[in-house]
Amino acid sequence: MAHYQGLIEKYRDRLPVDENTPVISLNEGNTPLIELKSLPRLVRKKVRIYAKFEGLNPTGSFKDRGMTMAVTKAVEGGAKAVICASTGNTSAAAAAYAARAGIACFVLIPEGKIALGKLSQAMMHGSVVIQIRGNFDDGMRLVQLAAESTSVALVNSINPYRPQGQKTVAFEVVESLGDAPDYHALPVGNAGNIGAHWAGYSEAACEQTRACAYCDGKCPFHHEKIATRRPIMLGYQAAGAAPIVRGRIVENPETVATAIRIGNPASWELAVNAQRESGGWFAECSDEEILHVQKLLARTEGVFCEPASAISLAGVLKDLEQGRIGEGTTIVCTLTGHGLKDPDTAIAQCVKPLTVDAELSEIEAVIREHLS
Ligand code: AN7
Repeated sequence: MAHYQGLIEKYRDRLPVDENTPVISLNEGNTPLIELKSLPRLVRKKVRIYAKFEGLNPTGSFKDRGMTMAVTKAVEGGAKAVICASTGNTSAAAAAYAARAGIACFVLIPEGKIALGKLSQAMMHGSVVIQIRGNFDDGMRLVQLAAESTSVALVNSINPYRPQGQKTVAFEVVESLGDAPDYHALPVGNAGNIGAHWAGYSEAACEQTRACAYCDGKCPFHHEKIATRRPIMLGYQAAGAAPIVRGRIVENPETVATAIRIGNPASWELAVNAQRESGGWFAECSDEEILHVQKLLARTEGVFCEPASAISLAGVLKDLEQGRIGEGTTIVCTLTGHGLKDPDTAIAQCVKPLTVDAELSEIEAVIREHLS
């Protein structure tokens, strides 16, 4: 089998690239689809739940799928620098791919409100980190203006190439399961990813020859149907940052899941479109529910995702409990980012490690106590 070289190489004929495009890749994508074995038993429901673990991308989140495309196209277009606003993961990905491309990167982040791992990535990859006294929504407004007034390329998900890369997650799910699942659940923050998932599933299930924005109907993918159907899309938001659920902008969003601490999502309409077309819904989870399920997943399945990612599973478990999702169904949850991104939040919810003298008797005492 050929050496895996990232999603642009794999899905070249389904993406807006040609043989002259200088591909900037860190071999992103190809993430595992892990069946959760213990959780359905624990909640006593006959369902199949799979986690698409996007935390295993090169920078630890799904943002790499979009960033390989966005930075590739920026370089192809001659850009010497990229800029983004971020709650953390976009900045980590932008910084890494810009480093890979040898171009400059500017990131705007809300001061004090991004997880430690993400901050370390943006700094380590050499981007110019600009902390703003404001939230993500302020940053989003500013980077759009800055991209217009300077020659720096904007790589937030309103950049049309981002969702092109991110749609590939749906292709991978379809390839793994043989078809689309009944439900696909994911967190919703700036709301780009749910529309990208939907676009991917739609292309996977499309057999018509239709012109897409890039191929004039000539690319082979539009003749090649790989799924017989599309899933019902479920989007979950944190209770303190749930503008789409509540139908209005949230001025001061707050949640422990800082990745989705967003009050005015840029891709609001595309997200609602995915929900409506698929017959799905948006719902919210409290911070307590998010952290409970993050820990439950880590302890019962061995999968460590960040708080924002756990909301996809928290929402699904709640909707199963309430009978909104029926038994006998197959559900995929996108776990958007790795748990290591936010060590502070993880450590804060766990019992402190024991400290003992370096004596065998001390160790034996601890073992006896725990196994009794
Ligand atoms: C782990 O990094 O918006 O609804 O600036 O990091 O497509 O925005 C992050 C979003 C879910 C929400 N899970 O996805 C950013 C940023 C994680 C995230 C989301 C984000 P979208």
